[in-house]
Amino acid sequence: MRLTGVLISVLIFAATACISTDNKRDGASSGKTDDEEQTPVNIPEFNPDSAFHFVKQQTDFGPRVPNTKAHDKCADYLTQKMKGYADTVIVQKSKVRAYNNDILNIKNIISVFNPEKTKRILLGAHWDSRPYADHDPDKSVRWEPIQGANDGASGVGALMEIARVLSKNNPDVGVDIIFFDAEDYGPPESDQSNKQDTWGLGSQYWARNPHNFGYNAHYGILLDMVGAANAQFPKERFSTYYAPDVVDKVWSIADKAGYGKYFPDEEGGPINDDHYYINEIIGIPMINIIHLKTGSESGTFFKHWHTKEDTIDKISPQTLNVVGTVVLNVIYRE
Ligand code: AHN
Ligand code: ZN
Repeated sequence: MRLTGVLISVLIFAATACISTDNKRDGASSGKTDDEEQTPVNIPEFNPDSAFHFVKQQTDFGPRVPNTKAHDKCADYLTQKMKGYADTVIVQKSKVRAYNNDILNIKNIISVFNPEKTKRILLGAHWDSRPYADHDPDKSVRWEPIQGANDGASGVGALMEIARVLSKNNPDVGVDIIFFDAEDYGPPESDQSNKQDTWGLGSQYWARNPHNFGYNAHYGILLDMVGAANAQFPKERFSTYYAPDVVDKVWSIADKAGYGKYFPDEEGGPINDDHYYINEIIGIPMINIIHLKTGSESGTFFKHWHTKEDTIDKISPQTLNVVGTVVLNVIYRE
């Protein structure tokens, strides 16, 4: 009895000593003071190969353009996979009118974790692919649809991996993951009529018709184009306008995790993306982690944006890992 007591005391002392030495060493090596250090919390691991696989599964269906077979099949795939991870999956079906008066049959796929929790984090990405490669250097393919490996599938793949991790390690907060449809059905570059609100049709629908009456979340994080090698995510302008505290939290966590090169402390331009409608219509502060060009680089987005070259071979498991790990840190530190 006495011996066990002594043994336990020794073990507790050893464990405490170990934690404090670790802190001291990290503090000394980085030259940072104690409160700049990340509080030690066990964060479950994001698996980059699993995330990559989820991206590839989507692109294997071909372009997921609304009103096509590939779109239907991919919706079923996403729904089935998420049913294996979440407490509840809601498929919100609707018809919306596109810029050219096409009626699109859309599905927002909503996965709910810990429905009883009132403090909730909303995560999102668009799962549809763009019907037009209107930025392709080859004019003859500009009316063809794109694979959308980075523009679409990367954000969804990262969130599917996060869903898998959540299913095995229950967090203290509620999490809702929404795959928004019809984000990328905006007018082609050649159409100069400049119509309003023709992008983000799925998120506009959800923001006006959330899956629960009175739905609210503490904040939201949208992922868009999070799969290119050496991607950079400067602070997108609508994010810093509507949700400055969330931007600070996420970029600070990224920096402390050693990912400051991916999350530079730089301003990016405003992007009319799904998070814009979540902020404007339903009033949830939501940021966008999106690959934008910085400084003197040409173009707004990654190199193969809205071209036939946005394919799976350009997807980097390392970039998916950086973004996924940052988001898991955010969730498990709440
Ligand atoms: C425009 O630049 C009009 N929309 C950006 C949102 C977007 C398109 N995200 C992916 N594809
Ligand atoms: Zn796009």
